[in-house]
Amino acid sequence: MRSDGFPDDFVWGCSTSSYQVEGAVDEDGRGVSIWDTFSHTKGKIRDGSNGDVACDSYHRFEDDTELLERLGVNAYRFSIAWPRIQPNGKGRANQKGIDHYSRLVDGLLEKGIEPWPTLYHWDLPQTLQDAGGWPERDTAYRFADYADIMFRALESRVHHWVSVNEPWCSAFLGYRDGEHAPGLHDARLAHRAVHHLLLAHGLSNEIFRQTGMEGEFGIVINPVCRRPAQDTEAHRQAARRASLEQTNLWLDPVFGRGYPQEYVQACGAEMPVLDGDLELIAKPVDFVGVNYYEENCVEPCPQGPDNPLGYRIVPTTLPKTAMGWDVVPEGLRRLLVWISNEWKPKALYVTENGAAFVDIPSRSAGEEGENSEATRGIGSQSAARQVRIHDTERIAYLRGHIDACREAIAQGVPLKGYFVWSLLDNFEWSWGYSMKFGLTAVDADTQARLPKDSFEFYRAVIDAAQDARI
Ligand code: IFM
Repeated sequence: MRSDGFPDDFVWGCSTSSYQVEGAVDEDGRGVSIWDTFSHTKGKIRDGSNGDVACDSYHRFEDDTELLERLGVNAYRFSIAWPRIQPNGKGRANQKGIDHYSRLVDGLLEKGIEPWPTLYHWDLPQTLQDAGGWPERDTAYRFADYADIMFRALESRVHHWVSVNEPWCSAFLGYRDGEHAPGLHDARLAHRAVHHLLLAHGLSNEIFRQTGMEGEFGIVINPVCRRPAQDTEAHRQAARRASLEQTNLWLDPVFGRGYPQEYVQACGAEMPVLDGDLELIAKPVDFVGVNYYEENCVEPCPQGPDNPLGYRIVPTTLPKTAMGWDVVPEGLRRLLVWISNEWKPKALYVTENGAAFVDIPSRSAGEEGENSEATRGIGSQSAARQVRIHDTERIAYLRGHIDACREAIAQGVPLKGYFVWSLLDNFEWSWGYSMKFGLTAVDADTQARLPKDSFEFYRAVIDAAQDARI
């Protein structure tokens, strides 16, 4: 092992997703997605915004690719908008949609950056939702057809594929909590969605293997490993139960254990499993992607209909991000070690990690700290050149979490890469543009990109990693 603790072939990357950055929602035959509908519904997005324009990355993907080259990453994780490929979620492929991703992939490869497409990052074609969405089994079969189209279209050029991103959010935030599209409040539908999202993963995994393509296929989840507030058995059991929904509910079936019975019974979850489903879902994956942002502390409380798992989150005095999320770098190490020991995946990647903070732009010469631009944003390309964003909190956050990755590797975790969320400030779902996770600020009026200090920090991390190569 090298002195910096990272292997030579470690993947240093950056992530985005289609609806959050692309814009161009009416172009080149793209169909309507559930996020178009949801974001245009009054009251759903805190700042009343939507992804109609976002970062305009559909048109500016070459600028983004240049940014990635400057950053020095060797991988870019983006997602493919299903409604660009099949505007109604089924049938013939829309060639213009395929061409867009084909150009993006070629542009990345020309710069030596490996494309890491995710097939589903939440923008379900609206017509499929009209037919019932993820609670309906047919959606999983439609997804498999779409995946097949993309495998064939990008076959020899893509070597890492992700089926679905954070299916917990799609199922629970979308169908139970009403916070994400399609905005429903029905736990029964959420559990049906869980199973069909996993089935979609399993079906596409099977097709991937059948194509005989070279490359790796995995799933990305947002697992949690909650921390007991006190060192008692009751607290430890509460922390264990508190991790079931976001972690075991996904990893147990993917690793052949079926659904965790403790969860299913406590929550009265009716999973619409048919013969053969669990075998499909458990087809071996090459990697698991872990999206990590925070770690919560929990204590036990009585189990009942409103709290079937019997735990409650305990507020802490730890530093917080603008989302109100506790900053716990050590939690990333704990999570990776737990997953590695418990499910023994062949490889793990941190496929998202990053933080929203309030960024205060400051003028360079003589006006350091002047923050009148903060609410207006950066006015123009030339203004953007003079303005800096000294996002020291984000740098400290990233440094701490990269250290946690190093420690996880030292403890034997097969961690193969790390991706920052996100390359750009973008549409943060129900938060709109009010939460900024980017290494790069984006001017909403001009779309000028302004790398923040954290961009330079991450570039230096990657440079140092290259220099340390044996
Ligand atoms: O912006 C999201 C992303 O789409 C999925 N993972 C978490 C990020 C930050 O909330």
